[in-house]
Amino acid sequence: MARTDTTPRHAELGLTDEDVLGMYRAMLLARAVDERMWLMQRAGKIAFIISGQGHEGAQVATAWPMRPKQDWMAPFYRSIASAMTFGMTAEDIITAHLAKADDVSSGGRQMPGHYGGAPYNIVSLSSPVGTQVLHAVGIAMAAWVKGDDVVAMTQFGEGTANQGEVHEAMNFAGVHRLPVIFVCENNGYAISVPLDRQVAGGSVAARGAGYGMPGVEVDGGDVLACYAAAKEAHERARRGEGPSLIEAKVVRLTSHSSDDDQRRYRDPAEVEQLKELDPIPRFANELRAGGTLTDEVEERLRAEVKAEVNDASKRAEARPEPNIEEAHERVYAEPIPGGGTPVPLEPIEGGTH
Ligand SMILES: Cc1ncc(C[n+]2csc(CCOP(=O)(O)OP(=O)(O)O)c2C)c(N)n1
Ligand SMILES: [Mg+2]
Repeated sequence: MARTDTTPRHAELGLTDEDVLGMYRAMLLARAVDERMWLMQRAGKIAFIISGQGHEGAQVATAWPMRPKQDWMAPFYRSIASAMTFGMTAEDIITAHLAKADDVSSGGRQMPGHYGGAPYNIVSLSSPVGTQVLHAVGIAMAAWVKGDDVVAMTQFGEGTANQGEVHEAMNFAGVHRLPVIFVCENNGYAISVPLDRQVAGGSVAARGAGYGMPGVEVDGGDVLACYAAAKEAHERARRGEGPSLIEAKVVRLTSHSSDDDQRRYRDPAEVEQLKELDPIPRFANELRAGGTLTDEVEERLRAEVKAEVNDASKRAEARPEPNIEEAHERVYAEPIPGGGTPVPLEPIEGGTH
């Protein structure tokens, strides 16, 4: 579309007002589910929480060009907004965190934050960081062999970018020009370890050149910039031109997890400043400046999201608990020799994860 002074930025990218309000709503919903689950964790209903707060702009925007139920996603533990943009519902997410019997991710067997769901083409992740990057490349390889029109996307942190399997995965994808999009969500920390102690040279995107693919750095709080990068990567993959690497500079608004306290290693002034970088008000301000978001629409969206999270929590909590006799099923291919019936664990006094 030809640019005029009044053309909103999103229209130049082929997005309608409805699209960008949908993106904004998806960010609000992911944040509201995340916040609700912190409350449930503090109330003792959820064992552990690892948050996507601060990553939502990059996640919604990079997942937006992906085609649900056709493309595939291999996420990481902060991918709440990516997983929801790609099809998971608020109820699915809360049900999984409550480890209920009919949880779509694992039937109550996975750790919280391990997003997944067969109906959504979202592969459940393994806890060792970086393993999901290999899974995405494998999916892309399978699609290429079968001649299927499939793009695989995977997300990971900048600390994880230094794991051996991430280098192997990107190199292999580059050599074979596989249809895969690597999204590195760089929040500047790997738990308590800052960027300059993990990433030699300071840039993950720059590594793309070494793997034979474009490496683009984007401001992860700039939703439309992230969308543009992902859309280009998706089209490139579909044209058979191979993989892309996107490094989205995001902020981690919470501690690493519910078992961490970032005040132990982050300056209070730095933590305070994070609020200004929150992608939700940033995107709202942009949409307001262009006249797409009004007070009335904002109020409606927030009311809808609140009702959706309340309903989802109620329905998830009412779901049945898993049956202890079935705990080993669908974990191993074969029954565990002598495995017998699992013994229920007693809570450990003062224990943590
Ligand atoms: C192979 C492996 N090593 C260590 C851990 C423990 N661990 C979990 S998350 C994490 C930090 C990863 O940081 P980053 O990749 O930057 O992601 P972020 O949590 O900042 O989003 C570590 C070290 C793990 N899960 N797997
Ligand atoms: Mg990090």
